[in-house]
Amino acid sequence: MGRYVESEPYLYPYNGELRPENTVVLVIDMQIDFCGQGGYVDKMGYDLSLTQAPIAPIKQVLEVARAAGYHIMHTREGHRPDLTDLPENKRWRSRQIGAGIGDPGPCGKILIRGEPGWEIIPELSPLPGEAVIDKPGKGSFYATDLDLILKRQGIQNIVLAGITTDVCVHTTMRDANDRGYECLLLSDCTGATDYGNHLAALNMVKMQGGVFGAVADSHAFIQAIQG
Ligand code: C5J
Repeated sequence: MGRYVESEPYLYPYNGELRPENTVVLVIDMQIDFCGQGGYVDKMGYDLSLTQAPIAPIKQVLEVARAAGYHIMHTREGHRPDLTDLPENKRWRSRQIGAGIGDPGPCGKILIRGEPGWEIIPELSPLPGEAVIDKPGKGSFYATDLDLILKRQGIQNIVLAGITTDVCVHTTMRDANDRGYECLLLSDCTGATDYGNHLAALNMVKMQGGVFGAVADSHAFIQAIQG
């Protein structure tokens, strides 16, 4: 029989093995720096409503997935206070756009671990026992123990939510796909600093029969795990 999510371009997961034990909802970078006033994205001058749009759908997915016993994990992008893990070119580029990583801002030093702007927003706070992965890059596997934790927990399916669609979420999904994880991107649980880029990022996943996995909205995922 199997359990599937109504998704595009195929029913997810490919093998129908959607179970709490082998599936994680991975919430990427829902930090003040990416969706809160005075944070990194705000300092760059982007429209915060775009990165705030997924907050309510993610909250609902988390409620249902937690109740159903699915694994939940979170990531945070950020650098060490001494900046030893911050590539010089990343810092230079962020300064070019007026939001220098490590520079002081309204929410403390931008994208620095331990600063107020780096915190996950209170609405989506991790619960005790949910792994939080600190990453210095855009992808969630680079220089982290995410793969080790997923393998140790027997996880095969990754359901992705968080921000931003075209940067950290996509980088993570592409890398996860290469590592053999079966990925689902929740379209309304993600957002980008540009709406066109958000739509393009969703579309890219669906090419070539699902080149990086599948796409569904939160209702379809909730229906599948509650059904
Ligand atoms: C960005 C992210 N956009 N979390 N980070 O720089 O997508």
